Amino acid sequence: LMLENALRRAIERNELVLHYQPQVAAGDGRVLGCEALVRWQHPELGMLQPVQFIAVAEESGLIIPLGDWVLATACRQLAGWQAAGRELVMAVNISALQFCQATFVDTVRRILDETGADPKRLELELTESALMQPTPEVLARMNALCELGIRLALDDFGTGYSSLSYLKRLPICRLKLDRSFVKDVPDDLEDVAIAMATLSLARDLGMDVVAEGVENETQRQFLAERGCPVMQGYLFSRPLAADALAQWIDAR
Ligand code: G
Ligand code: G
Ligand code: MN
Ligand code: NA
Repeated sequence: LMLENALRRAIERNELVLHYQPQVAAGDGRVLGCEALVRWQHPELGMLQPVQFIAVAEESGLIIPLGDWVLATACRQLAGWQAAGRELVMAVNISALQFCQATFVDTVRRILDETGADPKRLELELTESALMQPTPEVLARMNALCELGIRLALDDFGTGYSSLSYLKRLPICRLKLDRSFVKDVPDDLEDVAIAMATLSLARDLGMDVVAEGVENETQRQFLAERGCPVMQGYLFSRPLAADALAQWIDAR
């Protein structure tokens, strides 16, 4: 409860910050975009990572105002990059609870209007748990987001419960291959099988794949040779503050 109250105040006092991790084209190494990742700059405890507060945010419902803040901040940053001529896509994590709000699409539309962010440069990362029951309402909501020009990605692919038949029916452009399957390629043959099956499934369904958690050249080369189009991970960069990301891109 203490953490919950502190987090509520943190949102009001603007103690949250976003860091941005680049997503890189496997072919030529170009930076295509980034994923926004929230941190809490706590006045006494220093920089807290999502693992230290996202669960409490989910349990308390604070993930709704937190998620609104994240989306608005990411869109404001995206609009700033647009104005500076930087052609980047912004990927934002959306929690299942946030996505299930009846007002979610209205909130997204309002934030796009207020910030001037280009919906074609916005990607929302949904988890399998948000889509576990792809009811007509869920499908309609996803279609409404796509009609705004936004792209939808399925985060942590392979770790949840989605049946493959959902993939065919849902308007998802991109799978994010979870880093647990990337970590031990090419040594772990089961992970290799899962990575290759994901790449092949995505290709056949006309989807794009981002491999997460790429940490070394061996993993990069293995995935690139098997047609993985986009990568994200410490091999390229950790999540960075907005200015640091711009500097990192310009220095490449
Ligand atoms: O930044 P880090 O790698 O520690 O993030 C850990 C996890 O926390 C991510 O995989 C993501 O699922 C979650 N996370 C990070 N930022 C956000 C956010 O803005 N909203 C939501 N819902 N989850 C986030
Ligand atoms: O949304 P998601 O939970 O997938 O967010 C990605 C998380 O993975 C973030 O917490 C980010 O800091 C972390 N991460 C990003 N790249 C790497 C990496 O190369 N290795 C590891 N271990 N974690 C990473
Ligand atoms: Mn993510
Ligand atoms: Na993920």
